[in-house]
Amino acid sequence: MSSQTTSLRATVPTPQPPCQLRNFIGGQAVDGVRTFTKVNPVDGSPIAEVHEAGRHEVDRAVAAARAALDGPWGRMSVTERATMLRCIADAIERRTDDLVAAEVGDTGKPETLARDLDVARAAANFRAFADIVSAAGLDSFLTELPDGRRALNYAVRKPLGVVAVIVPWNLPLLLLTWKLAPALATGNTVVVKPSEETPSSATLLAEILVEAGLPVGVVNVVHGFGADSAGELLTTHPGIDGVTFTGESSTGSAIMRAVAPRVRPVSFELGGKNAAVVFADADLDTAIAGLARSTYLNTGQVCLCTERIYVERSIFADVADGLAEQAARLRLGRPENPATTTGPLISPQHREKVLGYFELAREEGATVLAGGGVPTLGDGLDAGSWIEPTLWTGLDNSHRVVREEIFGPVAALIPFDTEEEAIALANDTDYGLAAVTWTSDLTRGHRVAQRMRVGMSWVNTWYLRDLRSPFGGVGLSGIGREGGHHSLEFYTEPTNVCVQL
Ligand code: NAD
Ligand code: 6OD
Repeated sequence: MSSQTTSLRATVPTPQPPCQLRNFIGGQAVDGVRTFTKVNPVDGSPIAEVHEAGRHEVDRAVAAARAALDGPWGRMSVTERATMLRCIADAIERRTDDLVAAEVGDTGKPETLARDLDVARAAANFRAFADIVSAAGLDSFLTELPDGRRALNYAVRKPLGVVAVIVPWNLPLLLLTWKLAPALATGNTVVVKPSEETPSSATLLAEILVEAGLPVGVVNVVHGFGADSAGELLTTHPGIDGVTFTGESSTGSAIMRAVAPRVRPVSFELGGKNAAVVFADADLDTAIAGLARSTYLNTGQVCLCTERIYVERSIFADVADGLAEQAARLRLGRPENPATTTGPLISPQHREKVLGYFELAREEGATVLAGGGVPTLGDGLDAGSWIEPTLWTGLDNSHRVVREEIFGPVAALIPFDTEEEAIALANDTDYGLAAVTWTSDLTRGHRVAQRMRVGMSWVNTWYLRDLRSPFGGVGLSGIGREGGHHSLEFYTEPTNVCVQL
């Protein structure tokens, strides 16, 4: 371990309530212009004072990233970078308990989920992109012109440069590393802006990157909010060569406007209003268990979560009863309790938004089959941002609660009569992120899945990932794809070399 690591440990402690979370710039923990308090959504207690970066700190972070491009990092071979990514994956695994604690403290999600999904995927992201970048080839063409000239054309790929990585709060470490790993694999340097709701795991990851031997300045972390804060300062910064962003569609739109004057590339993974379609020939037990997972995982706070469920009329009552029963069986509680399946929402503000949709659903005529309100949990939890897993019927595609992303543990069940109608209903949305088809007829599964106007179309499963495959959305759900060679393309600029032979 380097002496740098030792000094960082003194200033960037593993989060312990209440702690100070500073910006990480050029290998140093840096104070902000002011601090804000991060609250634990489980019980409303303050867990950290977070240092908000101002213009000066963002300038410093971009300058540190720019300088690192010209340092040893910029001279590393692909093989050396891949080795570094594997060291980072190992270092993440060694610090699993600390990362789980950071993620659970910020989000309130069950420890088992943080361990099995968020932290496991963080390590997997680095290993996957070490493999992907190692296996990547170059475009090359032997050119033969009618006049007899011959040439070798080949494209070399160079890093974009300094990349702004702006991420949300729902799967903080998973989504950060999903972008960081390919950005580093391709030789970029980075300024990360984690969500103001989840500053802890990014701060800890900065420390882990130093432990793994990543050169100073390659990854910098600035904390703060979006508009009029670190997010906007970063996206409008003239030293940024590209922006990769995950978050709300309206934020994506604001970031597009911010980068437009300098014409920088963007990659956007945005919101969704995802549909599931359940045909009468589906294995009902499997489908209902799958729907419960896709609706309620992470308290419905996954961009891929199902919020619209179209069910063939002959099995509508069975699916409704079965899913309502699954919703009622979910166990809300403390994250460290292994029996807990479901945590709180991320914040009181987000709960207000979701409860607003619960109220609107009633006004729009919904029948509430499960949940519908705020639970009373006792055990010191009632100051937290808890909400009941909820299920509605009695709605259709004309209702706002069926058209707008809610991002909570709730779905509307809607009947259909024909395959054509099911596809039309599922595609009747401005979003286009993910869809699921439940059927025992695999020919139908392929047919329907291909006609879904989305980036990811699952059949008889949900959120099963291969990191080499394209990930992203259409319409309001995003611009571009990441994953496998798609990520390599976003994070690099090709230069074509043509040599006359
Ligand atoms: P958000 O858009 O409010 O914030 C995301 C990040 O952007 C945060 O770090 C925030 O501080 C920053 N930000 C906000 N305004 C900004 C601005 N004007 N300029 C620069 N940065 C700004 O999203 P959220 O509430 O954190 O996350 C939930 C949303 O993210 C949902 O809509 C969800 O569907 C979406 N999401 C999409 C994917 C995907 O892969 N498609 C994955 C996860 C979450
Ligand atoms: O699994 C992934 O790679 C990914 N980007 C998931 C996004 C989940 C949205 O909340």
